[in-house]
Amino acid sequence: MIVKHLQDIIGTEDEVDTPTWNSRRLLLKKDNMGFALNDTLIKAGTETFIWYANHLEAVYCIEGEGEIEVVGGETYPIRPGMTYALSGHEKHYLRAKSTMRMVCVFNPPLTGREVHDENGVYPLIE
Ligand code: 9YT
Repeated sequence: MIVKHLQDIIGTEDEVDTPTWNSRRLLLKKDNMGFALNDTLIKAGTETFIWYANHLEAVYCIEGEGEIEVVGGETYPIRPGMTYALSGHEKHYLRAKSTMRMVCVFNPPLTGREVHDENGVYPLIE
């Protein structure tokens, strides 16, 4: 059994900070669960282009407000209680009106250091 606390992650290599988001990586590939679990802050006033070409991601908003715009598709408001799952590797823009706190699950699991490349993609690290 694995037990961790967010406070154990903050300030370690499992906290990954970028100009638009700060990802606290609670469960990673090394934990052998078959998925990754993050507690992520999307910074207020930011827009991030994302394309998880190599991953499936489910997101559950627990704080803050913003929106997700699917490229070539719809725009959905995000507020606490809203969940979305990128079941089709949709390219999208994530915008935060206020700082959004998101619970994110990735399959396959992240190894820990992934950040979006110039195409908004996380590499598949084996
Ligand atoms: C919701 C979302 O995709 N945010 C970008 C960061 C990512 N979820 C992560 O690595 O925590």
